[in-house]
Amino acid sequence: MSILLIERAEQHAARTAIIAAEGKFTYRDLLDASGRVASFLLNGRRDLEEQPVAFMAPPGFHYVALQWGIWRAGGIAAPLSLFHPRPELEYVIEDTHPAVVMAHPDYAALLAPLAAERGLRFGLSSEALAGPEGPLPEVAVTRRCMILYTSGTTGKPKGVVATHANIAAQVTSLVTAWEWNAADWILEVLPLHHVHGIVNVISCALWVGAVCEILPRFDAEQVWNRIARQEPTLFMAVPTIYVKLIEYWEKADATRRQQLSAACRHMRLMVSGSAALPVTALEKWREITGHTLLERYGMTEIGMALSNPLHGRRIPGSVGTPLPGVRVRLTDESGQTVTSGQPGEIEVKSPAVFLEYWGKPMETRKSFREGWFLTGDVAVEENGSFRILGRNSVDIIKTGGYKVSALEIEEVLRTHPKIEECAVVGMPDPVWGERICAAVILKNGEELTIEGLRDWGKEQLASYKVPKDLIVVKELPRNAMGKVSKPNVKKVIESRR
Ligand code: MLC
Ligand code: AMP
Repeated sequence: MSILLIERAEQHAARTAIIAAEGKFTYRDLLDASGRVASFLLNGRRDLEEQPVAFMAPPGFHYVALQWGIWRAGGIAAPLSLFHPRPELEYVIEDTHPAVVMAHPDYAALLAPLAAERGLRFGLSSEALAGPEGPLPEVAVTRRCMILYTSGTTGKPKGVVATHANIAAQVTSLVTAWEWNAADWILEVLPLHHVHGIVNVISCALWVGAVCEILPRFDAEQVWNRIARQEPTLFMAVPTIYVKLIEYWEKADATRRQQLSAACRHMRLMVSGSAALPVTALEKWREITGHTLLERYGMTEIGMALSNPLHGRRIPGSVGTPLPGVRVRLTDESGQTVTSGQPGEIEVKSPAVFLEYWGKPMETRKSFREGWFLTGDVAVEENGSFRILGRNSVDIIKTGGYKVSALEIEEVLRTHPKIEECAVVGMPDPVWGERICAAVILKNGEELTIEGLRDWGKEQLASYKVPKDLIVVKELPRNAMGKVSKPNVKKVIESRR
């Protein structure tokens, strides 16, 4: 077997791997549990041979046992979001077309019917964990191992497929750059259907034999309480989480503030990423904790590409230099490399870059040029350090670290019985980074409130995708070609605030 992450676990067998709501588990526990899951999935077969397995579990031991179990059976792990309503889950399950759907018992009622309706095998994590262990296949590192869904500039989310070798490259790059080691203890609060929580936090921790303490969800008070116990040494989160932690600290009384600030001295490193970290948040965090947040840049398709240094000066507003093993270049519209100081699109080449979009060979081809992945992000390089300037597409929104497609939301809003036409944009927001806003034209004589729209929207879309603001307009600004002008929509929304 050559899944390095799992082979390495043997070396740390007696150490604590996971602390979660279910209890405390060693690497040996994880190896045993994932072996049982693998046998359950194999169900007498020799190898899953890169068949996808969709799974849903709350952040915790069952989640990791399922993920490792799928890998050890030779399958592709396709984690499902806990926050997606039925239509979005149906889309992912239909697009992935898994051989098996696995659920933690808490999600059985939601997932069992979805699997049954499609004639898919369904299993419970509890059932799998209680089963016997059997022989497991050899799994080559070149095999596909994970599908993560990410929004794009066209249509519905795409499944980003990574191989074991990709994940190993993503992990080793960060382990080297940030000096992860077995004495580390990380607090995990991120959702586990995205690369930030899955790779940067859990997989890196388990690679080095560190402790991964998993909270069921982000809660500012819980995070501060855990930091106050001076066990965690690492914390990684999106900017919105740091903004919320600052808000909590500011509301605390003087004694508690002092206690929380002092406890941060125990931390070795605090990292921010997945969206631009406002310089004001970086400065405030430094004032409160003494830590200069290490900002880095990444993407589902490439893992992490750029990072400020672990040692040395971290530049506010910059995402640093290429990580070990990663090549980065900036290009203009004609694909020529730009000179230092000139803005260009970030292109990345590295062994960490994903294999393909699941079932979308055309989209995969279009996203590469000469073996370089086109990120769609625009940056400038100054003295070797990169600063993100924005994105090529106005239709990609980052809210609280989640990437959302404006087009996907518009498509859903157009099915609202009162909406004639609409345009969705991301407006700057101090907490969310960008805040999703909708400008809508209503059908004759209709009325619609933001509360009404949100209640309806949450049945179709994850709640973080549902617009937070609604403005009703008589017409949408259009360009000479008759296409809605998103920059002008933003101006209209701004003028109504
Ligand atoms: C929650 N809400 C959001 C939201 N999260 N609204 C906009 N954007 C978001 N991200 C809304 C809910 O719908 C709800 O609305 C209200 O806010 C409170 O919800 P909550 O669940 O209590 O919020 P909270 O727990 O505080 O969640 C905020 C958060 C979460 C920041 C912890 O959004 C989060 O975990 N974000 C991280 C996403 C992530 O991991 N991204 C990495 C992608 S990988 P209502 O109406 O119900 O009150 C990537 C690559 C890389 O980007 O470089 O890392
Ligand atoms: P995702 O597709 O969810 O993986 O999100 C990746 C996107 O997040 C990138 O393409 C960037 O637009 C954005 N991103 C990640 N890190 C940063 C950062 N430090 N600063 C600005 N944007 C970032």
